[in-house]
Amino acid sequence: MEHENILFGPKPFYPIADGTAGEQMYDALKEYAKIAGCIALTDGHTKENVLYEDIFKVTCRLANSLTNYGLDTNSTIAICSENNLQFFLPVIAALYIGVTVTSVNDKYSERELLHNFDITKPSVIFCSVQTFKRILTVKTKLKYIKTIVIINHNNGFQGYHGLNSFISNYCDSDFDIKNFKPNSFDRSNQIAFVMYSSGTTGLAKGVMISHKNLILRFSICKDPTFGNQINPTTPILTVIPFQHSFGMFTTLGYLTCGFRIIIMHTFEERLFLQLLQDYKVESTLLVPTLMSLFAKSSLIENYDFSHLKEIASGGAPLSKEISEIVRKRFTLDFVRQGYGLTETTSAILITPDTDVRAGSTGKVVPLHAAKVVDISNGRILGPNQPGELYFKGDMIMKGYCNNAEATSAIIDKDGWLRSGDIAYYDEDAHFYIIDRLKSLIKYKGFQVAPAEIEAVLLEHPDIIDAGVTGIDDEHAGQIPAAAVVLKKGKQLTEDVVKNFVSGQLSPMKWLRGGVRFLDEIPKGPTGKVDREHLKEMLQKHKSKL
Ligand code: M24
Repeated sequence: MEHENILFGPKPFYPIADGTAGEQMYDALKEYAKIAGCIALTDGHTKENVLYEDIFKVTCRLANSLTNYGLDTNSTIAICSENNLQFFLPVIAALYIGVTVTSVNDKYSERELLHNFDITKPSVIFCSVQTFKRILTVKTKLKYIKTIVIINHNNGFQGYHGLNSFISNYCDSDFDIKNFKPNSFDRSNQIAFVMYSSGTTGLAKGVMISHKNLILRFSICKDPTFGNQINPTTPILTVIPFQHSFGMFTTLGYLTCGFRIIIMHTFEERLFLQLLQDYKVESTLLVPTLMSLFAKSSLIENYDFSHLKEIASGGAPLSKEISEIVRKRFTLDFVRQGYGLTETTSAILITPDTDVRAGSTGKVVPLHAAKVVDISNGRILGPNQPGELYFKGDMIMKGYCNNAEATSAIIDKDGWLRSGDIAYYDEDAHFYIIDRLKSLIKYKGFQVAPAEIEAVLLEHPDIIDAGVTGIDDEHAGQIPAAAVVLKKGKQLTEDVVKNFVSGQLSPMKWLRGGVRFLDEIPKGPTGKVDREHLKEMLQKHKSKL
């Protein structure tokens, strides 16, 4: 890695901790549990609090219960829940004992859940009251799911345990927290999480995140330049879905810092602003869609944000203009941007607070490297030359679950991960994302894979070919739009096609960008959908409507 145009992040502020992510989490929670009344989580909607002491006690008992239930380092559990106070309890307990956690979107349809579970085959599903019905239907079809535990219900229902009754049933009767210790195992090889991503192409794949990957995220979270100063009780407000890597690994990182995390499961503008003010929030996380909303909001001036030090945005492109408007409206010194992929665990480019460049997605985080490669000849490019971004370092995923072919298509033999994004960096190593090479659509920061919507469209008896792409949208960033070719003599309306898709896929994948009926889908020489051409056609079609 000696090429002069490879950019390296700085040395870490603190040395990287020994042990597993579970051991690190255990040590942190044990420490904060000793601070009387130290609040870990506050539900922004109900104002209910959970103390570090509560989390520490419950997660140790739950870890013992999971072991007694028969789970070990070869087991996988799933979590399917909206953001709530219980979400991280099974996650943390699993980290202690080396059980893998797979996290699925709580809005997913039955079809989407079946696809994702088939990759990871979880034996226990931790769901919420809200997702229980869908999970139950899925369980009847998947033999490897042994049981369901309802995390935000004490006793459970329909024959399934709530979190407390599961613990009462399986925890040792003489359990003594003093004797509990998290397990030790090989942190580089033990998979802590399997998240989902379509990567640069195709359907969702399982992204394996090791304990080592997670340890690196924890370290960056504590870095005073790229993260937050470790100062227990610092109030942080988050509305980012925990099921997505962005929400999952920022929030777990906050717990290792002892912060007070105020959570929301649904964004409500007034409530969000009220919480910022009432809890004297110092830092908050947003996605660009919400940044745009606050750029235009008429409510901001009614609240006091004097404690707010930073707003961070990530998950999708944020324009310099919106970033600057929001910064001024909240009277901040800077807006922090983060850029990451599910495949990089967490943000791998972050705005360092000592060196801010508006419009940039930041600089390479400690212990990682980035390069920009000319897509026509593979040469490594210098400053101000756009090309494809590649990354290397210990936050890069271990690979796609049971999919060596897809793994070697995205990580080369030297360990460089292809991002599928076009970017450049300036003379001072600040990065700017300018385009997406891969087919991925980002609707409000959520991943939407065109191939998945195309597969659904092709299941319609009257559709013989389909192409899907994302078209630009002021509110959502991008919205999915489709072109379809109908069987000779068949006629369908746009609404029929849209409803066919919305009947099977979750709302982020609905064809909000419209449907166009064509004689032929534009394709490249190898028969792949020519998404650039298709996007042009569908964008024009939409703007004419
Ligand atoms: P996944 N600008 C432009 N495009 C972006 C972007 C950005 N800032 N961030 C992501 N993308 C697009 O769903 C790219 O096309 C994530 O989005 C993801 C995963 C983990 C962490 O993954 C890219 O290829 C984060 C995002 C994250 N974002 O911000 C922070 N973390 C963060 C911010 C402040 O697979 C694709 O989305 C502080 C700390 C943070 F961690 C990847 O989409």
